[in-house]
Amino acid sequence: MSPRWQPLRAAVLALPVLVLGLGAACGTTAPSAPTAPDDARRVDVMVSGMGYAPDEVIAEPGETLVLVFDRPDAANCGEELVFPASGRKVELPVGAKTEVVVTAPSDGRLAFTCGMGMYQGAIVLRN
Ligand SMILES: [Cu+2]
Repeated sequence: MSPRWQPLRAAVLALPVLVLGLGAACGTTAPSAPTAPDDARRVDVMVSGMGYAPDEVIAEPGETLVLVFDRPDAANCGEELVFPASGRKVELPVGAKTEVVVTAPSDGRLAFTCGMGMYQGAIVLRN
């Protein structure tokens, strides 16, 4: 190999190392929920055998909200909260208030359900 190809050869050898390094870095990054600004509006949502109350949360397009799910008793199947559009799942333990940060869509609605899709709720946009 002539000397003028040495830099290219070095680059080709370095590439797999770089790709592996990036892959490892990405692998350590858990899928993150949106973070709420300090002044984000908080909305309490009760979880019971009746489902979610309220079952519609009004928001501005793109607004980031903190939904505070309160599940005081186990007599319901609300232990798993699912956002079908993204597949995001959140556990709602009994006797706890669970904060879930969500960003309202720019149009349409953002549905959430229990794990079996029986309880239905949604972020709906103010018109
Ligand atoms: Cu259910």
